[in-house]
Amino acid sequence: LPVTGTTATPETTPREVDTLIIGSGFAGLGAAIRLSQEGKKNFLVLERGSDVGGTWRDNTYPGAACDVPSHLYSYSFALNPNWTRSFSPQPEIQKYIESVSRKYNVLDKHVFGCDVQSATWNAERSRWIVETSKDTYVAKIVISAVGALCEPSLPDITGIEGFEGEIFHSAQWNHDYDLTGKRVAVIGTGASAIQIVPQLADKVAQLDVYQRTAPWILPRADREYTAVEKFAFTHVPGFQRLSRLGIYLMRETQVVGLAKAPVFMKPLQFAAERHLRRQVKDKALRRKVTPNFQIGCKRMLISNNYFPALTRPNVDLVTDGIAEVTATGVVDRTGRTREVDAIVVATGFHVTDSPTFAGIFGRDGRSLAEVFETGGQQGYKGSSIANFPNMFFLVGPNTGLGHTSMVFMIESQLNYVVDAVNVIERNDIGTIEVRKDAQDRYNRDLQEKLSHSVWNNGGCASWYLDKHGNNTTLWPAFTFEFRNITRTFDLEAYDSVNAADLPA
Ligand code: N01
Repeated sequence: LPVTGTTATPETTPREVDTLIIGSGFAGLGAAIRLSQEGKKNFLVLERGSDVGGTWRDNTYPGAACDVPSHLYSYSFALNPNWTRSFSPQPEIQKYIESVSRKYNVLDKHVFGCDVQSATWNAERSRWIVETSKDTYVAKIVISAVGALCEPSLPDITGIEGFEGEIFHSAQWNHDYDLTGKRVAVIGTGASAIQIVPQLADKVAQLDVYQRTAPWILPRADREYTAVEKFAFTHVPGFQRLSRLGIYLMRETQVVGLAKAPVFMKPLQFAAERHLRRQVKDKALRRKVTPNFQIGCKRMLISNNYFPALTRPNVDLVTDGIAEVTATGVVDRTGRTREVDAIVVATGFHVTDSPTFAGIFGRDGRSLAEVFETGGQQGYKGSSIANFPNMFFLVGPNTGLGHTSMVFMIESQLNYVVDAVNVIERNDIGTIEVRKDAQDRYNRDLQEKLSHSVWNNGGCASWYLDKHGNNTTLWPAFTFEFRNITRTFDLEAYDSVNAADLPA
């Protein structure tokens, strides 16, 4: 077999499957469930971790919890009446994902501990050759479900590699290292950091929080569900769906301010300012934590315990920047060194520059990274990309959200991609690739909409924008509009070749 790459040897026989799913977070697991519900048998899920869950499996830092209400943050086909709180903590979400994988009986389709190294389109065979840390796989269709927030981004700070204490990224928490009584630095003040800081503040001796940009923080309306609510979620028909719908509609109203008329974000900004004034009485600290960009430009954060943690005597908010890291401490730009035993790096993820892009080689031999570099990070309905035949993407370009549940977007994409698999099968299609003109038209429209949004005009730098300043991550409209355009697969936007017409 003409297998490319490094791990194949004459002794290894590549495993052939109809469909390979890469990744088993909400997206990949959902794809496996939907394919099996469609009666597909010949598919596999390759997962580098040892369990399902993706980012929710990996982000085990203290305080990790979702900022989307629990009942909306679940599959529509697997509602969970047992959520204990209005905003679920990570362990509960992970337990939910695991329980869904068991309930829908797809675990035997998973290959765990299988790290995909490359996927290469083989034009002679019209198949994807997928090299992994375990085997080589040959697949007619690949569904990439690797997620956007999965590759930790480490800060490029002088001397950081020479730090002799303990250092780890928020998504790779070292639970074997006890931070109790230690001097700790946290770098970053994003969604992860503001959950970590309050958990560490009262257990460490000293906590230095390095802030580059002050985030907007709103109150967190988190609480335990009452016994009556729990009873209703379980026993009253439709109650859970109704509460999902209520949350969904309330969140959708934010789109008006985020994507169309940023002036409508003002009430939220007032609410955040009031929250800040109430929680931070010290004027100097208040000045430091007051953001200098429009709310919504970066992801809006929610917390009731972050500001109070900053006011503790053993917590220092450093806004002087980081000049370098020495073997034993962090030096700020004023030249002051703060000695620390451990550094927690909460600096986010490679989103628009994910290293996973470099390992996918399309029709013309170029990698996804090269295609993105020259043509911009563009896809069609976030689900397919010209030059990458027979490949579909979940959480692809411009499918991210700043205001509501990604599970809703994922399920929209699943409708589209599963329908595509059915269309391919029904029409005996051998290869299929989105037409470049359809992709270009789609992106012109997207970028036009984004050009009015707060993400593009709010005066901040964020992971929503790529290095050219283009917003290649977010969906710029109501999510029901995305649901609408992904309801069924639109074969007319694609070039396809019948299997019978492919070279033998
Ligand atoms: O990462 P981030 P995150 N020197 O990229 C700073 C989701 N999420 O892991 O703002 C110093 O948001 C950086 O500073 P700046 C959610 O979608 C959800 O926190 O770029 N600082 C920023 O403060 C979220 O958006 C939940 O100036 C540096 C921070 O590090 C996404 O994940 C919880 C630096 C990075 O913030 C990512 O969140 C957690 C440097 N060299 C995550 N480089 C919930 O549902 C970066 N920073 C609650």
